Amino acid sequence: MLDGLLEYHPQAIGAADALFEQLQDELPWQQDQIQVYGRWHPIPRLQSWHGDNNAHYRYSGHLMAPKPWTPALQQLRAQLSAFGLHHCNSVLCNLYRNGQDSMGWHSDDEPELDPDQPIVSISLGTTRDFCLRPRGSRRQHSKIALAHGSVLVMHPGMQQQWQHALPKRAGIASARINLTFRHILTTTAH
Ligand SMILES: O=C(O)CCC(=O)C(=O)O
Repeated sequence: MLDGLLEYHPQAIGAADALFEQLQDELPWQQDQIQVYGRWHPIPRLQSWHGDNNAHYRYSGHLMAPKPWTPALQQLRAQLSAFGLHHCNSVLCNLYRNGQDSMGWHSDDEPELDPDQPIVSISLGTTRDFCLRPRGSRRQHSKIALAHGSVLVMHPGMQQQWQHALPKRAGIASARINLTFRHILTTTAH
């Protein structure tokens, strides 16, 4: 997909039902705030950031320290080289409680993200649409319905050319968890 910049693997994660339940129950989900034009707003989803001690990342102007890996997240991390992610030191976990939770258009192009490693995105729970548009355009180009137990691989170069979003959807009452495993360049994070 997208000239090889994007790869979708449905049904790639084993025991996905149990994993969804476990992560929903055990991760310390919180609703973070972001600053938009000087005002603070709660983000429309819950998050939990985990990683190695030195894998700090910048989020809306804050330098955030990751929480420790849980055994379940470690186990997933051990499977990522099959998807081309050989150096992974962090994972951003998102919990979309229902169709009213969302993520707006963006690229994952922060300077601390290693541009030579893919981002591997695991979806669990309710299927949600992942929308794509070229950077510089305001019009949606395509969408992928990310299914329970699927893996989406965003290869190097994608973030420089494309934006993605997880829009609100009316009528969805159930939850979805998304895990994006990343490699953060620790030398530039401080
Ligand atoms: O929930 C998703 O599939 C998208 C997550 C995302 O865009 C991100 O973590 O940067």
